[in-house]
Amino acid sequence: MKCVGALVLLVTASMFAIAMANKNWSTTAGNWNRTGDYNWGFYRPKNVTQGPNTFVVGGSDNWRFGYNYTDWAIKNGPFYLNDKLVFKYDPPNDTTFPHSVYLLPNFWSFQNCDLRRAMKIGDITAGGGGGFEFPLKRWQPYYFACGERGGVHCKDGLMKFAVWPLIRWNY
Ligand SMILES: *[C@@H]1O[C@H](CO)[C@@H](O)[C@H](O)[C@H]1NC(C)=O
Ligand SMILES: *[C@@H]1O[C@H](CO)[C@@H](O)[C@H](O)[C@H]1NC(C)=O
Ligand SMILES: *[C@@H]1O[C@H](CO)[C@@H](O)[C@H](O)[C@H]1NC(C)=O
Ligand SMILES: *[C@@H]1O[C@H](CO)[C@@H](O)[C@H](O)[C@H]1NC(C)=O
Ligand SMILES: *[C@@H]1O[C@H](CO)[C@@H](O)[C@H](O)[C@H]1NC(C)=O
Ligand SMILES: [Cu+2]
Repeated sequence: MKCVGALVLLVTASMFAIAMANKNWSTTAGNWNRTGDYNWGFYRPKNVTQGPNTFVVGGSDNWRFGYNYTDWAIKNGPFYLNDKLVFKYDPPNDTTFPHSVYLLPNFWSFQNCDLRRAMKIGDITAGGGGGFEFPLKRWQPYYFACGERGGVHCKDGLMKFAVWPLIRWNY
């Protein structure tokens, strides 16, 4: 049930940008310095409209066990089509656990951290160095999860989040 709540929150957060555009995003958008104008009752963010943005998932925490990525997504969103997510995680060594990134096929598998029909987008070494980029190319929900330990990282490590990129209307 926790996961359902999280997704609803996330979707609601996205809807806010469209439906409730007269809310004060500068205070709700977390640690992002978002400034903009209100035009015809719609909030028009500055600098965010200039083109696709790139986000390092988890910020300086990168992609790790135990960081709340749902929270990160809420605070750093909304995300727009063609924005890029960067996943960074060190390749495993003798003392650290491996991570990976999978796309889960639907909300049910996301909720249950069921990796059976998941698609791997980054293996355990893909996040090394500057990490790898994943562009949000389509208008669809994306369900990201770590695939390690048979879903334990996803379930107990909070290594999952969902985004549904919005369409930029004001190019
Ligand atoms: C809206 O944001 C401005 C700063 O941009 C702040 O001064 C004001 O208190 C905020 N209003 C609310 C209702 O949060
Ligand atoms: C937001 O902007 C203020 C002043 O422009 C700056 O001091 C602060 O560090 C910025 N915060 C973030 C998270 O970028
Ligand atoms: C927005 O972008 C312009 C030019 O790219 C820059 O000068 C300005 O400081 C930016 N504003 C904020 C709030 O980041
Ligand atoms: C993670 O963050 C979300 C959104 O802020 C929150 O609803 C959820 O309870 C958090 N999960 C944990 C385990 O703290
Ligand atoms: C293993 O990786 C971690 C994180 O990248 C690093 O801090 C640590 O020094 C590494 N340990 C060894 C034995 O290489
Ligand atoms: Cu992991």
